Amino acid sequence: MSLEKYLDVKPEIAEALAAGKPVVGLESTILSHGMPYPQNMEFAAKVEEIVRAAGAIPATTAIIGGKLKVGLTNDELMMMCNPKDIGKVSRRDVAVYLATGKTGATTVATTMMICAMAGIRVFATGGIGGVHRRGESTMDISADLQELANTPVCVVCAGAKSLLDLGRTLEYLETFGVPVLGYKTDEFPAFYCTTSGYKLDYRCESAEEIARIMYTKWDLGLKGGAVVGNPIPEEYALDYDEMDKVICAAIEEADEKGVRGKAITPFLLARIKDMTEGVSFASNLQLAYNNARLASEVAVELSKLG
Ligand code: PSU
Ligand code: MN
Repeated sequence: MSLEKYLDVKPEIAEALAAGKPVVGLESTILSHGMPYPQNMEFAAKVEEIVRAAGAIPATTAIIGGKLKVGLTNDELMMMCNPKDIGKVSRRDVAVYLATGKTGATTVATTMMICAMAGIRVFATGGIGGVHRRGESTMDISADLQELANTPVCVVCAGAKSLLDLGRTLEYLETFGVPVLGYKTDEFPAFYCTTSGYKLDYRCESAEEIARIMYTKWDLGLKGGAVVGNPIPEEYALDYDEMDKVICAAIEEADEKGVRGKAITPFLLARIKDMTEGVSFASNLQLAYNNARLASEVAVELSKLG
């Protein structure tokens, strides 16, 4: 294996990691395929600022020029915001993109993979992928879940959108031994909504507690990561039933158009945004900022534990 050949870590991040300082991973699929262009450009810059303000170094990942990038320049960051000619890269796509030099945005799965290679233990996103509705017959289960089972990164998210089957997503995570921790909540959050109706077994009251659990898991030699469900701040939360109507309509449209496979998540995200005339996008921004803040606090606490 020759990781150095493929991994390109920004000097600032390499130094921080060598010194045991807190670093927070960030994904690029949320930029290229999860948010509208050009509004995503503001997000890309601000989320990094938030991580810095909380005392950690941001590390946005992407595949550019045959390299697994850990930390992007401003130009690269802005390039990832324009979805034209940028693919969506999950684990199965990585070798193809590296070998052919194509530009790819990293999903939760791929970002976790790259973070683990670089030694980054905490990663903030919006929502994770999961078992899709009717996944029991389509077998559409995001590779994010297998990555969580195998790769040692703590993923801070606002749960997952209810375009997924949240109950089966949680069952899948349980089967594969992935802890799901609620941050100041007893329920798995549903992205735009603070609650989903699905109870969690573990509620954490502080970043320090989350860090201690992660430290212990890895100290034991247990493989895999964890999901931290961080609810959207109440003032930005949307109504569950309203969002469910929109999501059901978007799923129906995807069905009619025959949208399948890796295209379905970006399709639904774009439709939901259009159908809510951008109201949902404002919430999307806020929940992602909120996750970046908590992930940074967890990274700071983890760095104290060594
Ligand atoms: N869910 C969102 N926003 C996103 C994604 C999911 O609310 O941007 C992205 C993430 O990058 C996630 C990916 O890893 O979609 C999952 O895609 P799939 O279902 O094809 O595995
Ligand atoms: Mn899928």
